[in-house]
Amino acid sequence: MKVYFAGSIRGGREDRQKYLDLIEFISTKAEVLTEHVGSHSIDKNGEAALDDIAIYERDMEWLEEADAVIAEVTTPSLGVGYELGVAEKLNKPTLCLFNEGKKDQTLSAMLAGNSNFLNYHYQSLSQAKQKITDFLNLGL
Ligand code: 6K6
Repeated sequence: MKVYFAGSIRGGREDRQKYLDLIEFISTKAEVLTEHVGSHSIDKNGEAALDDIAIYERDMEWLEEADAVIAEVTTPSLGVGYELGVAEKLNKPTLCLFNEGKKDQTLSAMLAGNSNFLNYHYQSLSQAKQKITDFLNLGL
């Protein structure tokens, strides 16, 4: 199974370590197409090796190829929001993970009110990982 993992890049990298933990966990169960989202070498300035057109085209190809999408949505990101809109139109099973411990963030109504997404509010990464296991075991 191929998983497209989405997480903020230019929206802000403060949750990068969480993305890395989740990507490593998902990788024990599935192929993660977007491992770079958790990479130390990508800061807000991103991947020097690729221009924006190449990034967009590559990511859209991966999204089409993916069997499922898992997005960490706590840090608001235009790119993640865009990817989720495309994923919805492609009918990809989609899990959105929101860290409710971050009191300064509130999940957008465009996700929170969208019944096509499985939205899960977690307090600990172990809860998020359990939800990922359940999601991937749905026989996607
Ligand atoms: C290059 C220069 C500055 O930032 C970059 C980013 N490089 C990227 N490489 C791969 N995927 C990207 C990149 N930028 C955005 N994405 C995709 O959009 C990822 O799949 C993320 O899920 C999402 C992040 O969007 P923003 O708006 O937070 O950057």
